[in-house]
Amino acid sequence: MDRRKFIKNGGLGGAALMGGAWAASCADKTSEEKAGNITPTGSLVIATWNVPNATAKAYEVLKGKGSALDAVEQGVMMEEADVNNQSVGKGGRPDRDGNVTLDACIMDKDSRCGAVVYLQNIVHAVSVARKVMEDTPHVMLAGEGARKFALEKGFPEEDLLTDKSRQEWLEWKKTSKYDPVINIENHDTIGMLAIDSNGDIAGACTTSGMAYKMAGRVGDSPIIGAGLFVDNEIGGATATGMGEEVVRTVGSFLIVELMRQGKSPQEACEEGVRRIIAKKENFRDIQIGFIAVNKAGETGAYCIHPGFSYRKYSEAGHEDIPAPSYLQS
Ligand code: SD4
Repeated sequence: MDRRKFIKNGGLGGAALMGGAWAASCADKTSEEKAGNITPTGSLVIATWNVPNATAKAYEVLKGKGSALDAVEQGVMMEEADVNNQSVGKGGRPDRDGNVTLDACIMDKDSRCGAVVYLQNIVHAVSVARKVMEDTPHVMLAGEGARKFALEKGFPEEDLLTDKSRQEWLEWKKTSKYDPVINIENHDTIGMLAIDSNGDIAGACTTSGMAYKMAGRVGDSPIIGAGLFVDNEIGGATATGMGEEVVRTVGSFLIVELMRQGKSPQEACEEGVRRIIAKKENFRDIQIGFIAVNKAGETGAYCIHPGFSYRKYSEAGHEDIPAPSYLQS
C-alpha cells in the first residue's frame, strides 16, 4: 500500500484501524519517505505527566524547525531545572543516604543512544547523556565516571539537594520505610517523545529515581528498551513508575515491537501494562504508566492505577490527557 495515500485517506483514525497494514507498509517505503521527507502529521510532542512547561519548550523547538532530538532534550531540561519537580534533576528526592542521584537517556532517529546512571551534582543529566551519545564510543556512563565526563564537557557542578527535599528525607529517616506512594511519590519522572517537521522521532527520559532508594539503585529510566525506546521506522515509547517492573519486561521496547506488529500505540501500551500485571502478583501496590507514539502521529497511554496523565502538544492544541487505567479506582 502507498503510505502517502494511506495517510491522506486514512488519517490518524486509519492508522488505528489499519495498524497492521501500516506497519507492513513501512517495509516498502519510497526513498523520499526513507529520507524522512514526508511529514505525515505535523510536529508533535508527548510527555509523561502534566508537564506543560516541558512540552511547550519542546514544541517551540519543533515549530522553529528544530530536530526532535533538540526538542526532547530542551523539553525535559525544563523539568530537570525545576526544583518543584521532586522526581527529576535539581530538587529531586535523594536516596536513603541523602544523595540525589540522576538517571537519564536519550535516543535519536538513527537509533543512536546515550545514557547516564547514578550521576551526582549535575543538573542536566539528559544533556550529559546526549554527550555520551555524540562524543564517546559508549552508550552508558555511570557514577563517578559520568560525573567526571560531565565536568570535562563543561557542565557546572552543584548541590542538587534542596532544603525541601532534605527536610522530607530527614522526616522519612524517622521510619526509614521504603514504601513508594502511587501517583505521589512516583509522579514526575519525565519521558518525552517528539516528531519533528521531517517526520523523524526522538525520545528522552530523565529522573532522580525512586525516592529513598538504596544507594546505587538504578531504575528503568536510563535503560534503553526499558524506560525509553525509539525506532524511527515505527515509533517510540517511554515509561514512568516502578522501574524494576519496567526493566523486567523491557517495557518500552516491547511496546515499539507491538506497534511494529500492527498494534496501535494505545493497544501496545495496554499490552505493555498487562504484561507487567501478569508477572507481578501484587501489581495493585505499584503504578506504571506508558506513553507511545507511532510514525503516523497517533498516540496512546495506559497505566495500572487511575491518576496518570500525559501532556500532548500538536497542531490540535496543548492538552493534559488522562490515561486509561487497568484498575478503575
Ligand atoms: C524509576 N521509573 O527510577 C523511575 C521512577 C519514576 O517518577 O518514574 N518516578 O524507577
